[in-house]
Formats: sequence, structure tokens, C-alpha cells
Amino acid sequence: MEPLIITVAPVGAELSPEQTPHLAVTPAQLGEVARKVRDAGASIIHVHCRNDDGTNTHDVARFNAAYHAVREQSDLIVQFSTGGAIGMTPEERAAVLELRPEMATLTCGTVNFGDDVFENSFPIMRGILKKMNEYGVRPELEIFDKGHISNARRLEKEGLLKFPQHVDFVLGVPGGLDASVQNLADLVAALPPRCTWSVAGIGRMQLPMAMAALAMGGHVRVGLEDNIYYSKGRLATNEELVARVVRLADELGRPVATPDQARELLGLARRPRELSKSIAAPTQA
Ligand code: KMH
Ligand code: ZN
Repeated sequence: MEPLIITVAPVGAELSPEQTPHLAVTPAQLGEVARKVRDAGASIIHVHCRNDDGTNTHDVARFNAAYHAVREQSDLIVQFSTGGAIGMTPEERAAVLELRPEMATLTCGTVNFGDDVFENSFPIMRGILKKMNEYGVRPELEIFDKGHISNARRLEKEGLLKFPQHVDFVLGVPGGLDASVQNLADLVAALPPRCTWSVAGIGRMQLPMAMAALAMGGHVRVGLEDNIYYSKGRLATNEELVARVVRLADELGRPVATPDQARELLGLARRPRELSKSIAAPTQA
């Protein structure tokens, strides 16, 4: 079976420090999280940043500090968010691409987001994608609804994107497609050939969606951005959420990818040279 790529999304833009004591606020705290989730078995870290007071920021200098903090502590693939937070301008969201992370997200269409609207019109998507192409940043296509796959195909026709790509289905956002096994299977069937995919189930659907992906041969995203609980009423840490997926994969006899194996599976270039720390193998806790 293909090694399992576990992405961790530890921070997000919507979560507040009042909701959980496990939210990484400073770059140093994010570096700590990177070390712990790497030890637990993650290979990609999806990055949002916070100011010292816990509020969300997409400041380039803060992302730079976060990038280096993660690099100091791990060999994880660093994936920046270009989704940012509701209400940010497209320019603010895309500015962090100039730091040339290995990967960054590209949400492939507008979607209701609770009572808000997460805006991703074609001009916004084109603008972000052009910057990604300019800086050599690999997109991860964020799919919140089935029409987002059609949008990505249209971007391909326009010559801005080449398939196959790595896709992340974000299921269960109020306003997006529900998190169900049937919807997941339907989305996977609609993908262009040879795409790799992961699923991020929101809230209590994180675990069932992870289990479905494991059974289907897909990949998994977990982390506090999508779900703050380990079980009903019990707050989770990011490393616990990763470790649980590793245990489930182990039961299935599915190996867990190291970051370098994930790079190979995703067709990314070799790990950036500045990574020099000696890195532990994932533990099957
Ligand atoms: N914060 C959401 C509005 C991404 O990171 O690319 C968007 C989001 C997606 O989190
Ligand atoms: Zn995000």
C-alpha cells in the first residue's frame, strides 16, 4: 500500500486561544508543534500565523519567522495557507508566496463559510496561481465542494495549472459539502487521473473521514484548525491527532510516509538544503 501522507493543520485562522490551550501562537511554539507532530508521524505542516496576542495575521515577516522555526525543528514539508482568513484581500493572502515555501494551498472556488463567504473568484484564483507559478510553489488544491473540481479543470484549460495535482477535500464546513463517505467517494471519482488526495473532515467528522481515507488508499489531514477535540469534551493536541491516525494506519498495515517519502510521492524537489537536523523516524505510538 502507498505510504500514508499525514498533513497537520495546527493553527488555522478562526480558532481563538480561549477555545484551546494548545494553539501555537508564536513561531517558537509552532516550531515545537512541528517537532512533536513530526515525531508522531506527520509529513506536511499547513501554516497559518498569529500575532503574540493570538489574533490572526498573514504578515510576511511573521510567516518567515514561522517557516524558519519549523525548519529548525523538523524536516516537514512546509505548506503555507493562501486562504488566510475571511475578509483578507487577495494580495494579503498571496504575499507570503514570495518566501517560496515548498507548497501552498489554493482554494478552488467561493464557498459559504458559516455566515460568511470565503471568496475565491476566478480572478482571485488566477492571481494566486500566477504567483505560485512565478515562485515555483506547488499548490495543494483545496476542494470544499464538487464544483471546485470543475473550477480547477478550467484553470488547467487556461494553462495556469497542470494535472495531476495533490488535492485536499475539506468536508463539513457549514456552507460546503457535507463530510460523508458517499461524498468523498464521489469526489475521488471526479478527480483527473493520477491526482493524489487527502481529506480534512471538520469537527467530529475528522476521525471518520480519516478512517475512510485510510481504507480508500487516500491521505489524511488532521489538526486543531479543523477539529480541537480528541473525543467528546476532551481537547486534543496536534500530536495526539497525528498519533491516532498512525495507529489506525498501522492496524491496516499501511506504512506512514516520512517527509522525504511524501516529497517523492508528490513529485516535489529534494528537501531544501538548510534542513540539517537529525530527524527521528515516526513512532508507532
Ligand atoms: N481560514 C479559511 C477561511 C487555507 O488555509 O487555504 C480558509 C483556509 C484555507 O483556512
Ligand atoms: Zn488553512
